Amino acid sequence: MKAVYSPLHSRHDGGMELHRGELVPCYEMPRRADYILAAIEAAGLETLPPRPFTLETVLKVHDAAFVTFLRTAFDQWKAIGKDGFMLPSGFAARSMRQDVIPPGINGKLGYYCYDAGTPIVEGTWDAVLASAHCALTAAALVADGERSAYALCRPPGHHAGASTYGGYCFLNNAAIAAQYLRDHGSARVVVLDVDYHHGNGTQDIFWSREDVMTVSVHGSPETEYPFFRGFADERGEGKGEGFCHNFPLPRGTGWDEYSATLDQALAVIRDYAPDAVVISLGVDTYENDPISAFTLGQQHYPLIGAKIATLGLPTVFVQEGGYAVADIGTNVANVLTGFEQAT
Ligand code: OKP
Ligand code: ZN
Repeated sequence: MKAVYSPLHSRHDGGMELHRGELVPCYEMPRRADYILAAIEAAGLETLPPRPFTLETVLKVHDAAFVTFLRTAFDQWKAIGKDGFMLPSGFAARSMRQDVIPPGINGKLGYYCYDAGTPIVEGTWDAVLASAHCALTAAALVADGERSAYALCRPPGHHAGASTYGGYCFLNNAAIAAQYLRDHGSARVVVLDVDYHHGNGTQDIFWSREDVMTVSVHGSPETEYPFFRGFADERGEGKGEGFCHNFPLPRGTGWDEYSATLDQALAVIRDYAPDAVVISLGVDTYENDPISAFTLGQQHYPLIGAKIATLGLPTVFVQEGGYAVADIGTNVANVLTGFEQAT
């Protein structure tokens, strides 16, 4: 399988996140991608740089004003004399007006962002755009006939909605890839999200659509981020009703329950009979992940890949989370080689 990687990811670095009441360096750090790159190269994957794409590919799933905000946010921050990293100072929660886009940069941050853990630094936009281009390149490889491809995306994307960002995510790489497949020959596409956290951004983007189904297996929002999405009763709306499936699992879930649930998710996908699948591949389901609470071991990741391969579909893997940095590369490479060996 070919892998797509850009060194521009490292431009997104140096931000701090508010984690359980303390400002700490982001768990989502550049070293993550370095470890993954080393492991997939050791596993024999051929690595390519991303191709260029127009911003239209992004604007098909994201709001134009939101994208302009992301592109220009740090310049506006500098224009008020600031530097370093940007975090919001207030959010448009329930009783606040939703119809006002503040003209100032501090207000705009609170309008578009929904947590205090997703800093923007000077290089963030360059990394974010390169990350989306990695996903698009992998989608293009598959649209052009490859059985599968892997996008080493950093920053991740599955928490980014049409006009919202959070959870270390800015543009939704998996959604952008799914839309690309829709526009290049696939009538129906599924995004299967196996990251520990619910893929609320992807769900938001395809909520009212029947042509892209979203399926997510994740830690229950009763206790886990993003807390306000990812419950089992969320099923989509309008034309999209019934084309969203969530499988929340409790903290402490191990392989037996996880694999049985993944089988259920795969059965839902088979019933839909899509033309292609995008995998939001997080490996924060790992027992040693510092911010997650499932107990999967290294030996389980090839099995996840092999299960995904049983769909027999053109498959685009898009990197999401995974924060046990020393083992993240092994776990990702194991999913991909498990998939290839079962194909
Ligand atoms: C991103 B992905 C800690 C609070 C939680 C958000 C976790 C985002 C995970 N500051 N931070 O799904 O792996
Ligand atoms: Zn995650």
